[in-house]
Amino acid sequence: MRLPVTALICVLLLLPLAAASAHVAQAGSEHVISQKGKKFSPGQIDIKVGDTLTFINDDKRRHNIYSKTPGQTFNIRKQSPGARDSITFDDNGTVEVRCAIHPKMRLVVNISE
Ligand SMILES: [Cu+2]
Repeated sequence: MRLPVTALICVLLLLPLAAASAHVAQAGSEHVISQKGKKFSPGQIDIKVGDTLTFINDDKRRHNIYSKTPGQTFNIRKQSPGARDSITFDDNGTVEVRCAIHPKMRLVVNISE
């Protein structure tokens, strides 16, 4: 009757490993940010490292989304009405997103582990 006990111990030892690898393989979530009336909606969002923001232009004018936050810079450049672009955030921190065409447009992204 020693074999079942050994097998049980093996399973118990391997379980944490399986759980850990499942966590690493988990993909980030996608969040949608609309641009309408020359505003980001929502204007502030809390996400996790590895998550993606998809920016949709719901206006009838062009926008130009960018970030100059050190270490988290990007520039989508001219985005036409109806277009969508995605940015994935791989580091934690607070990123300020702006529009180069409409200086009052502002989005704050809080990224945590
Ligand atoms: Cu704009």
